[in-house]
Amino acid sequence: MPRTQAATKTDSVKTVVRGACPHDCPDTCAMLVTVEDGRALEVRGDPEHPFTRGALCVKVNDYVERVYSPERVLHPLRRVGPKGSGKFERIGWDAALNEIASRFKAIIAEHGAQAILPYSYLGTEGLLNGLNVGDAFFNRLGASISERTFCASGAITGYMMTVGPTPGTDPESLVHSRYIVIWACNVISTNLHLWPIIAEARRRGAKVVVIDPMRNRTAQEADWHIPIQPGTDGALALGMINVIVNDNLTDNDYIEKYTVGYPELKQRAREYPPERVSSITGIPAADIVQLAREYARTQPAAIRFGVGIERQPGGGQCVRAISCLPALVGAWRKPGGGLVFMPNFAFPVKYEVLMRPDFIRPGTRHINQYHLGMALNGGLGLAPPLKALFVYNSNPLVVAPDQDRIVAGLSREDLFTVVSEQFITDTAEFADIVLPATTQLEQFDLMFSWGHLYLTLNMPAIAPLGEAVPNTEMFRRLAARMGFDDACFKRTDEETVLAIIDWAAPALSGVDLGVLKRDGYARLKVGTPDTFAPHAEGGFPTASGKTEFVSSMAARGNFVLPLFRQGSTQFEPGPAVDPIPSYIAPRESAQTNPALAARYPLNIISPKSHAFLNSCYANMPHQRRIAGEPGVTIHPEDAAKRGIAEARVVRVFNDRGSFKALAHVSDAVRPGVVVAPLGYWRKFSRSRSTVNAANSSVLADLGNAPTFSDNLVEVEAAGQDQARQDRAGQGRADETN
Ligand SMILES: Nc1nc2c(c(=O)[nH]1)N[C@H]1C(S)=C(S)[C@@H](COP(=O)(O)OP(=O)(O)OC[C@H]3O[C@@H](n4cnc5c(=O)[nH]c(N)nc54)[C@H](O)[C@@H]3O)O[C@H]1N2
Ligand SMILES: Nc1nc2c(c(=O)[nH]1)N[C@H]1C(S)=C(S)[C@@H](COP(=O)(O)OP(=O)(O)OC[C@H]3O[C@@H](n4cnc5c(=O)[nH]c(N)nc54)[C@H](O)[C@@H]3O)O[C@H]1N2
Ligand SMILES: [Mo]
Repeated sequence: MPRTQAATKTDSVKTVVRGACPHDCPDTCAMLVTVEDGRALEVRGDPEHPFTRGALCVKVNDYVERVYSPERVLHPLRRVGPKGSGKFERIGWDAALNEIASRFKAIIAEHGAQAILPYSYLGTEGLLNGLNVGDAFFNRLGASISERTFCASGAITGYMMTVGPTPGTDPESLVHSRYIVIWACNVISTNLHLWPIIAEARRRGAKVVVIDPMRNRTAQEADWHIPIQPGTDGALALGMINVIVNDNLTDNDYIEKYTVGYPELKQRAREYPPERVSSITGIPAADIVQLAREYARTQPAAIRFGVGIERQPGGGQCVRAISCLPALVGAWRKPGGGLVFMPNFAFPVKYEVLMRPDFIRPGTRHINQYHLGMALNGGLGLAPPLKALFVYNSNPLVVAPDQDRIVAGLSREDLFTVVSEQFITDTAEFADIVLPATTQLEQFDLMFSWGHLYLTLNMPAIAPLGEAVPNTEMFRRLAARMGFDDACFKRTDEETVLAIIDWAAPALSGVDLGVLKRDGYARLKVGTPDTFAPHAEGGFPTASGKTEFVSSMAARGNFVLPLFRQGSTQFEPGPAVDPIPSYIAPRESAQTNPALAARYPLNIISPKSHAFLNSCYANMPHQRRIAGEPGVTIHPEDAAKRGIAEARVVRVFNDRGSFKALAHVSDAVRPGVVVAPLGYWRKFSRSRSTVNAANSSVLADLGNAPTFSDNLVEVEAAGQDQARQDRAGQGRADETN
């Protein structure tokens, strides 16, 4: 059936414009935007797109509400009240750019350019306006390099050390799977459009297993939920390997031809018999044995692991162990077997054209974004200290740990803070200058995906509102004002799209910008979901071309993808990395730190919220109603011990900080575990603090990932407060709506 044109007249005034969801979500939906007289009326999912299938989600269905929200920032603003008061006056772009340029120049003259830190992530995910949009500018400026390991960096490092940068299993081919292990991923909330594919596999007889400390929405729908103690997944994976080896369930032909280091892996796994793994993970030994046997025997078997897996001190090695499993049992042999993690490795993007690592001055320091609290408060031994912070595409006050210290840092009178935003977020409240940013309907962009194999074009549907500009335009203006006349700062958006994609790559054969403008999206030419089995015969993009049970990359130590470091490849040598997958225990647990556990006996985790996208939408009335007040889910036994009843306001605290939330008493969590979803804004919370006030900024073993799941707290009833709303059943991490 021919597809709708890029902009098709449906009647005299309404047009439909092809767009793409901008969010940091694996689904990257193809959207159709209905526009009338220059105003967007609605967005909907493209019914013809094989992954979107005509549906968006609770976050994005009413995206036009976000676009036309009366709260949008539509003009440059300058602070008039004290830091953090959120009091601003409207100024013009010229005045804003002049102030930024003159402050930057003065800071550079006095302290050097490294006193300036860019801070950004994936508020919008497009290749143009997303992760790397400001890299060329800040590299040219000589600013400190922002190490952006917010998400998946630890898992990526572990994955690359084992199977290389492979797209892995095509998510669409999961229809062919007979056994699907969903490991630390709440698919129904965070990867919704994968669920119909998994449901189809199930109709065809597949078994779906969820390994998660919480009976989340996905676990509620699964055939088998295995509740695991947070941070112990590495032991479970090694335990599975132990059983698979002992029971002779290995695919010896595959191991011989397409792996290296089997004897060493076997030796390591000997240390993890089911009984020992049971005592570490809290999973009965019989279940560990059953899981390993079923996984090995029911081919093709797929493992979909989420970023939840990396948020532990041994997250990287855990991913290494999990990534060994498919080769061990020959799961890669057929479509539907293997690992679903990061299909984005298939997209032929020339990131260096965006990042311009050649601009980086030798020796420029890196500051990890999870260390913002320390970096702003004289920690990390920074010389020069930070004097300016430029935030775009991110809301660190909500999404980064060490929240109290970030508040203190942003309150510094001598810190010049610029925030480019769509809304006055918790972070923007502390800005000296706020710059207005467009939404996806007002900008041109090209979207890769980390959840499927389609390249999707986003055409602007409406003109920018007020004086809002896309991030690309903001950096063009800043570069001009700073006097940078390199050609890269003068490219139009369309010229940039042409420059950053390797259009001659086999994956894009027959695809060009014209095709994307006509069709909206194109599947990469890597085979069909029925045929794509990238490692049926090995061919792993590792040094050996094989799955590396013993990793050759371990010799170079820990590393972070240059993509997450503005293109920088300079990496300070750290402790040696074990080349064989190992289990690294949580730092905060009764087993490893009994003294701490005596004071703070509950292990808190902070997964994604169903109705928010990280902290996006946590200010939108509709999504706030669905999410309810900030909540914390606690097991009935733990609640009873503390005299906590359903909907009671509780204080969650440890030595790092505290926040208040409504208690949800439920056996959806393991005893000893509490769950507080991420995303809520401080300014809409009772304590003006959120879960990241209690989280630590300690990084994991690989990829400098966070360790959010390694966190002990205590929970106590707080006063006599009750739920503000009678919707107290909402806001729980396991709610269904
Ligand atoms: N609705 C919604 N969708 C989103 C997002 C959102 O904010 N909201 N964010 C997007 C982004 S940026 C990302 S990275 C993805 C992330 O999506 P997911 O990969 O699903 O990540 P999380 O929600 O952080 O965690 C998933 C699960 O891991 C579990 N978990 C936590 N610690 C452990 C552990 O130690 N072991 C095990 N086995 N499980 C653990 C949590 O209970 C949770 O159910 O979602 C994307 N999609
Ligand atoms: N405790 C805990 N903390 C976490 C996580 C967790 O699971 N638990 N998850 C981590 C993960 S996986 C991630 S990815 C990060 C997410 O961290 P962030 O990427 O910082 O996520 P958001 O909160 O969505 O912030 C994005 C901001 O960008 C703004 N924005 C959107 N589009 C544009 C645009 O086009 N231009 C500009 N200038 N701004 C725009 C939005 O309004 C929003 O305020 O959080 C991490 N933090
Ligand atoms: Mo993320």
